[in-house]
Amino acid sequence: MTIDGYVHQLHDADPTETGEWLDSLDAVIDAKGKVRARFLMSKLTERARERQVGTPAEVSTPYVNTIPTNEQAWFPGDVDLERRLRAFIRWNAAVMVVNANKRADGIGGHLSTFASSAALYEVGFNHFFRGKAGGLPGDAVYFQGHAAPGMYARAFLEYRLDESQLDNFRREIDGDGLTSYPHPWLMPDFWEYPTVSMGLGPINSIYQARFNKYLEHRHVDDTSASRVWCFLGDGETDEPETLGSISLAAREGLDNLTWIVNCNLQRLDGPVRGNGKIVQELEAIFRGAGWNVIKVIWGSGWDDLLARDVDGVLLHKMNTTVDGEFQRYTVESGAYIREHFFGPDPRLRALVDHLSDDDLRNLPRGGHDYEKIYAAYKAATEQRGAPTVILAKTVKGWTLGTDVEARNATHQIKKMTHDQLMALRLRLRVDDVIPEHVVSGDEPPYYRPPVDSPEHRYLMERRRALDGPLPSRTTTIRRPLVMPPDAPFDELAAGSGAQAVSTTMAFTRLLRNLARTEGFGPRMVPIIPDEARTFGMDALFREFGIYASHGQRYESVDAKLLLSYTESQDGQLLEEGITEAGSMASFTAAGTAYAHRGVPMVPFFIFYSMFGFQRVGDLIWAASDAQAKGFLLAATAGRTTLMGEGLQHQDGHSLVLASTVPTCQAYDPAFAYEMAAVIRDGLHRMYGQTDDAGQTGAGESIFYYLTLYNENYEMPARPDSVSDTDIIEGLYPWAPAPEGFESAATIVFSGSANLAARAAQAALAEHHGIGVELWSATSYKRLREDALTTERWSRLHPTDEPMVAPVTAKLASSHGPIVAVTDFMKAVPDQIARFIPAGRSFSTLGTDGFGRSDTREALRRFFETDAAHVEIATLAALADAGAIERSAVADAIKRHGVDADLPDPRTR
Ligand SMILES: Cc1ncc(C[n+]2csc(CCOP(=O)(O)OP(=O)(O)O)c2C)c(N)n1
Ligand SMILES: [Mg+2]
Repeated sequence: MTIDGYVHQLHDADPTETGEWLDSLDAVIDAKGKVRARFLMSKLTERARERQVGTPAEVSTPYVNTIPTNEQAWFPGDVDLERRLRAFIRWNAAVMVVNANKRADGIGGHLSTFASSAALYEVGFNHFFRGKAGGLPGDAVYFQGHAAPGMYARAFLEYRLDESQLDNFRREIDGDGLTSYPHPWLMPDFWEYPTVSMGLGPINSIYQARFNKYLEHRHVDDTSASRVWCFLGDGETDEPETLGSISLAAREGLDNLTWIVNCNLQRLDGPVRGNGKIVQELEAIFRGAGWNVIKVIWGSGWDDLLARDVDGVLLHKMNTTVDGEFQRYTVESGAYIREHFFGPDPRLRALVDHLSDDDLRNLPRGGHDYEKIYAAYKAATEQRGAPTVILAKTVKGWTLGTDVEARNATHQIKKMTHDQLMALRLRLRVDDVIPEHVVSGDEPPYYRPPVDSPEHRYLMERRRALDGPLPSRTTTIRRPLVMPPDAPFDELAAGSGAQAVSTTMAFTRLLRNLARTEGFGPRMVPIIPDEARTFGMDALFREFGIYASHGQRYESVDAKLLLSYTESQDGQLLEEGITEAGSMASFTAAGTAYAHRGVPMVPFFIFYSMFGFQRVGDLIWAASDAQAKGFLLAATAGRTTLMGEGLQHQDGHSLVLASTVPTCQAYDPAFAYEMAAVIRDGLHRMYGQTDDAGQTGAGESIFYYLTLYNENYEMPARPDSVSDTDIIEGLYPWAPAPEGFESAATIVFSGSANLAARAAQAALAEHHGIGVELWSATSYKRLREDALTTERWSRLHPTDEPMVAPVTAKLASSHGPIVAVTDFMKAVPDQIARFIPAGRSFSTLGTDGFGRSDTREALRRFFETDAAHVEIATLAALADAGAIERSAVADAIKRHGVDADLPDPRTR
C-alpha cells in the first residue's frame, strides 16, 4: 500500500459501508465512463464543502473557464462603442511605437504586450478602475510596464495627451515626451507605480493593499473604496519577488487586491511553459496559497462546443495540450487546427464539422473576450476575505497579423511594414476613419474621435462615472501632517553623559519619543523584518503594538513580562517577518501615501545593514522612482563594529551602493546628536512646513539612509559651535588640536570610526608631540553631490574665479594632510578626493574586502582602521609632506607591533 493520501491517516469505522460507496463508484466508471465519474466526484466534494466537511483543497481544476456560462454576469457596456474604442487605442498604440522607430531607429518600444492585453485593460477602464476626480484617492492600478503604449494611446483619446507627445514617445530629454515605461519620477502627474523591473510591481501591489488595510485598521484613513489592481506578465511570475509574498495576501484576507496575469504563454525569448501549462501551474500555486482563482481561458465562441462535449473529449484535449502546441495553433491555419487539435479523435472532429477553417482560426481566447473578462472582474470585486487572481489566456501580439502574432520574436518587434499596417487597419475595422492613402505616407497617422462623436462621449462618460482618468498622480494633501516638537531631538543633543550608549539605542529612544507626540506619532510607520531584538528594540512590541489584522488570538508566552509580544488590530509596528523585500514594499507604500492617498505617512524601516541595499537594492531604486519618502535605518552597520558575525553580515559597502541612488540622502552619523539633527531636518525637507499651525504638506521627494551602530560609547553633547546645518551639509570641525598644540594635520572620521580617530589624536600628541584636529564627516554623498554641482556650474560659466565646492571651502580652514577613517570601504571617503584643497594630501583608511568573525579590536587591526593605523597614516602623510622624519613612521609601526610583512605589489 502506498501512503499518498490523507485517507490512510483516518480510521475506517464502517468498512461495509465504505465498500458500498466504492462499488457504486466502480459501477459508474464501468457504465458511464470516467468523465461522468469525475463529475460525480467533484459534486460530492462540493457538497461536502457546503456542509462544512473539511476536505483538502484541490489545487487544480479542468482547463476551462472558472465561471460557467450560466453564471456569467451580464455585460452592461455598449458592445459596439467599446469595440470601436479598443480598435482606436490598439491602432494608436501600434502607430506610436512604429513612428518612434521610424524617426529614430533603435529607440525601441513594444507592440505585442499591449496587443495581447488591450481588452483586459479596456474592460477595467470602462467599468472598474476608480479615478481621483471624486476627491477620494480611487484605485491603485499597477500597469504592466511594456503595455505603456496602450495607456498613452487611451490618454490621447481622452485629450490628456496630444499628438506631439505621442510623437515624442521615448524622447523625453527636450520635455513633453513620454517615458518608455511607468516612471513617476519622470512623469509625476501621470504614472504612480513603477513596474517595469519585473516582479517589483506585483510584490509592491500586495503590500500596497495590505497598507490600505493598515490605514483603515489604525483609523488613519478610510481606504474601503480603494482597490488595488495589478497587471503582470505570465513570464514575470518566474521572478521570486512576484510569487514570494502571495501567501501574505491570502493570510491577510486582502479582498481589496486583484491580480490579472496576462497569460499570453510567451515571454521575451520564447514560450513561458512550452512543455507545460502556465495557467494550470499558476492556478495550483495560487489556490494552494489561499487565493480566489478565476481562469479566463476560452472566449464565448467555445461555449457551444464545450456545452456539446458530452463525452469530455474536448475537455480532455484541452487538459492535455501543452502551451507550446497552443502557441503553434495560433500561427497555423484553420485546416491545421482541424487536423491536429480536433482531428485525431473522430468525436472531437465531429464537434466542429459545422465550422469553417476560418471559424476555427477565429475561436478566440478568453483574455480577448470582453464579456468573459467583465464577469471575472465583477466576481473579483465581489469576493470577500481573499485576494483574487485572474488568469487570462491571450495571444501575444493579437491582431497584429501573422508575422507578429505568437511568433517567438514577437516581444521585440517594433516595426511594421506598410502592408502589415494596412492589414491591421482592416483587422481593426478602422479603415473608415483612416483612409488608405494616408497610411501610405511616411508616418501612419493617429486617429482620435472628435469631442462630439459618440465614441468620445461614451469614453468620457464612462470615466466620469468612475471618477476621472487613470493613470493619474496627484499630491493633494487630504490629511496634513503635524510636525513633531523639538524636545525629542534636543534631548539627544544633550549627549548621554557618563552612560555609554550606541547610536541604535539613541535612535530607539528618539523613535519612542516621536511616537508619543500628538498628531505626528500616529503617522509614523516603524517597519522591522524580524530583527527587533537584535537591535534592542523589543520594547517597541508592547509600546507600539504589532499590527495584526486579526488581532491577537492567543495569550503570548511572555504576556506577563513588561516587554511582551503584543499584537493588535490597531498596532503600529509592521513586524514583517524575514522579508526585506516585503518590508521594503511596505516602506514604499507608506512612503508614497502622501501622493497616493494624500495622507503623508513617515516610514522608519529598520533592518540589518547588510541586507538592505545589497539584498533589495532594486526595490529601493523603484521606491526612489515612485518618489517615496521616509527613513531607512541600517542597523548593525560597519564592517568591524558588528563583531563576530563575519563575511555575510558585516556591512562595509552599503554606503557605496547608497551613493548610486539619486534621491537617497546617505548619512553615517557618529553621535546621537548628529543622527537627531539629520532626522529632524529630513522630516522638514520631505514633508515640508506649510503653515503656522505646523501642518505640513508635500516637501521634497527624497528619502534618508542612516547607518546605526551597536557600539556603546559616551555620546557627547553637541558642541556649541556646531549647527544643524554643519551636520546636514556633511562635514564640520569637531575638535581642535589638543590644548597647547598647533594643528599639524586633520583626521576626518565618520560613524563608529570616531573612536579610533580620537584615540589617534591623543596618541599623536602624547608620543609624537603632534597636534591634529578632528572633523566629522556625516555624509560623503552629500559633499560629493554639492561639489559636482558647483564644478558643473563653473565649467559652464567660464570665469577665472571658479566657484569653490563647499567641501573644499570647509577643509580650507583645516590644517595639514587630511586622513579620513571610516568603517566602510575607502571608496566612501574617496568620493571627495578630487575636491581636497590644493596642496593638501588626502589619504583614506577603510574596510575593503570581506568581513571576518572576530572581536572589534582584532577586526580593526586587520582592516587597518584602528587607532594605531590612524596614527601611522597621519605620520606617513606628514612625512610625505616633509613635516616630520620618516623614522617617526617606522617607530610607530614598530611600537604598535603592526605586521608590515606584505607582498611587494610590483612582484604580483
Ligand atoms: C527584472 C527584469 N528582468 C528582465 C527584464 C526584461 N524583460 C522585459 S519584458 C520581458 C518579457 C516579459 O514577459 P511576460 O512577463 O510574459 O510579459 P508579456 O510581455 O508577455 O506580457 C523581459 C524578460 C525586465 N524588464 N526586468
Ligand atoms: Mg507573457
